[in-house]
Amino acid sequence: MNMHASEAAQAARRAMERCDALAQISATAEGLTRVYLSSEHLRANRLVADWMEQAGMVTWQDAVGNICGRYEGVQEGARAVLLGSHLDTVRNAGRYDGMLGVVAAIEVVAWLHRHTIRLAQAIEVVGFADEEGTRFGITLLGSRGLTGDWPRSWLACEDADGISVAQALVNAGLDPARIGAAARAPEDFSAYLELHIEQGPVLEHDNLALGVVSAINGAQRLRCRFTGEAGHAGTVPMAHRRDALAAAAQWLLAVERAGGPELVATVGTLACEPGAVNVIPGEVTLSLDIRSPRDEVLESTLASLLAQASDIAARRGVQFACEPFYAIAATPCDSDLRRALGNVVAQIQGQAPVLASGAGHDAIAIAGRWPVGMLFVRCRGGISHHPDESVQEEDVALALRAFSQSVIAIAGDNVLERFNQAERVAAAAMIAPCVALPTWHEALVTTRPWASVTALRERAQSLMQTWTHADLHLALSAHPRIGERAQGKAREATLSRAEQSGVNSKDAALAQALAQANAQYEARFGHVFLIRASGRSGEAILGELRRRLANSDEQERAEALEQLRQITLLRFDGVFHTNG
Ligand code: 2AL
Repeated sequence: MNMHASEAAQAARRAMERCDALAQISATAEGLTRVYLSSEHLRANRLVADWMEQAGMVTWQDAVGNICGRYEGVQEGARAVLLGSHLDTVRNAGRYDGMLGVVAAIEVVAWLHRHTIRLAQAIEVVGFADEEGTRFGITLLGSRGLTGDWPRSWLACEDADGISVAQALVNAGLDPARIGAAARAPEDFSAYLELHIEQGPVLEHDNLALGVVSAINGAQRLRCRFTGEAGHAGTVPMAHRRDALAAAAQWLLAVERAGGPELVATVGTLACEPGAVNVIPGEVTLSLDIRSPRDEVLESTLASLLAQASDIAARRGVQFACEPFYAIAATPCDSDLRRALGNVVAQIQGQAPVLASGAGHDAIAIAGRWPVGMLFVRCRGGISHHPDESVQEEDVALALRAFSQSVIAIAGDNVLERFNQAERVAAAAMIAPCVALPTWHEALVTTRPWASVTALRERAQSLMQTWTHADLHLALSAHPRIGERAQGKAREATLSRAEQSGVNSKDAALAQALAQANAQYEARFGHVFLIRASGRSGEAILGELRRRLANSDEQERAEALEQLRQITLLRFDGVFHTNG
């Protein structure tokens, strides 16, 4: 069952009205400005919580000020698909950037509730507290609350009035000592989906309402300088000149040519010294901003542009220098979620254009823990961060149909049924990321069909009790050392990175201590140290590692096998959306 066009039209009307209602909650009488932890933010949270409750959700405001709602699935406590966007704004903002994604998510749940539909997974909706970073100059505070990635230093950041984040939390009735409580466990969510206005002109240009996001662009910024020689514009012959601006101009055109479907590059500032009508420019400083949804494209294009700058400089007898001052990696959207969104959009719209996001989103932070997918809706003129931001109600209706259908496909996916019905190899592949033991996969696949996930889980666990030392050695190959993050995009690597998220990779002392203890362990026992990393901090893991170094061979074999069982079971729960 799917949202009917007439239901979508009504839901779109309500979504538009709710964006209007939220736009009234502003710090300024004119325009819309609503910043993190302001009284307007808390009012918006209360209003959104009311709407969530009307849609059948239980609600809470978390420890960093995100407003959250949960709609249970068939079985209470199941893993959830998280939907959402942000409720904060820039100054003098539009009314759809962020807000549309939150009210759309509520409409999806309201529709399920109205039809008394429960899906295999729960649905949670979040209105993130801060994405724009308007008040404190630091961004993604809401989503990084959920991932548990708030650096301690953030509490001391101050707004323009000298109010610190810590003080603002207190003023809002929150406790700075408890921000960690906003963090969610990796096993709480299976995916994050965000609906957002495009904030660019591509969909409008292509005359389409909806697009599927491939990735959020990575970006780098550099300060660049061409240094030549200033001279008299009348007396220095052309052949003798070392004109810094002419070199910069030649390079600027190369920058323009480097752009294409997968990369945008911009020289946004340029200053010419000494800057007089009758003087040959001696020095030009300019900025380069380069962005791409693919890091490797960005890196190779940047390298080529810098080589061209040096070439141009050499040919013209000037010097080129540059200094990077900002870099953020691209955030690719999950391929399964892209496919699910693409299938539905193609069905509803006739085609599913794929586009990169030039703007940042909450999904950047969330992608560090959970697979993310994004649906873009056309906005007028590509305008955003401006009161003229505008979307058409018909587009929102189409977006709601596509979004709800995608959510139903993803959260309603009956994994057990798929497992039961898949070809042998495909069924084994579904459980292969749990543990690298083909005998265990085989044993569960050949005994299909399973009547329930509970029965399958019990069998999976009882088989674990038969694992031997040889099994342990075989399975270890799939587990990178603690402190050495798994590379690549394979499912196992993603799982392992999420499991090790409690290990602070920026803590050099910890990394060194882990590396040293790992080496000791490997010398002592002849294999990689294995531990269920999920839910454990790096320090706790290091403590365990040091403790286990004193184990006898037999004790250690038993402990390592028990840890392998725990990791496997956690991953099994991930595959089948069970929760322990
Ligand atoms: C791991 C891993 O990949 N996941 C986990 O929980 N532990 N690795 C390890 N060496 O223990």
